[in-house]
Amino acid sequence: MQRVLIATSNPGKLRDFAGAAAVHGIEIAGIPNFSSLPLVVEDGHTFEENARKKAEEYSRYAPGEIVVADDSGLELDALKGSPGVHSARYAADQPHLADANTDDEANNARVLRELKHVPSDKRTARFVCVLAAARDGQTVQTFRGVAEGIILDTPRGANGFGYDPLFYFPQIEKTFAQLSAEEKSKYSHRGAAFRQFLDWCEKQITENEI
Ligand code: ITT
Repeated sequence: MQRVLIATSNPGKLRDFAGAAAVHGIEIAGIPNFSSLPLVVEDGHTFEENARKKAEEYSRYAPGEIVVADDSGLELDALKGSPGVHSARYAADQPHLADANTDDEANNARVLRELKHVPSDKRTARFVCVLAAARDGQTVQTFRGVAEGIILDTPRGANGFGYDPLFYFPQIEKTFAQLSAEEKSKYSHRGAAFRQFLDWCEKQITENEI
């Protein structure tokens, strides 16, 4: 496999996938005419439900091909796992009812507001990424990656997207926004899920399944 088709409207995710794929000499491509396709409504209660839904619906536009989509987000322990599946809309008044993403800056500002009085030892959090691979409208496999970190009280770094500037990864003493896409892929939830996907692909190829 030399090329993986990714279904996402988020350029930050595409950069992450490209960074993860580069390490393996694989190319990432978007679905042709992705921006003109109808948006998939992300109304699932879990990352897995939403990832499957996106991969299945978008795979219908690339017949016979494996299409990958991810649903991902930030879980804050002090907020019992919020914003979770609503991470992309966290700045909305009612994130679970919002029908459009809110911008990264506003989402980050809300996280800082919610954690204002939370001491540093209670600011633990994790990024979760569930990646679904589908073909012709059916999920063939899902993969889950997690990255554990701490939420800072001021943003740090200019790379990445979403909550990266607030997400401090103790192992390397940096936020994800202080890393290149290739470096981030070594530690990130998306990188972990993508590596599992590549291992699965290799196994399928050996067994002549794809
Ligand atoms: P697609 O559904 O089109 O892929 P999206 O941005 O709407 O794009 P999600 O519904 O999966 O994607 O929302 C994920 C949100 O979680 C994303 O917008 C960020 O706010 C946050 N997030 C996920 N992974 C992240 C990462 O690696 N770094 C920073 N924030 C991340």
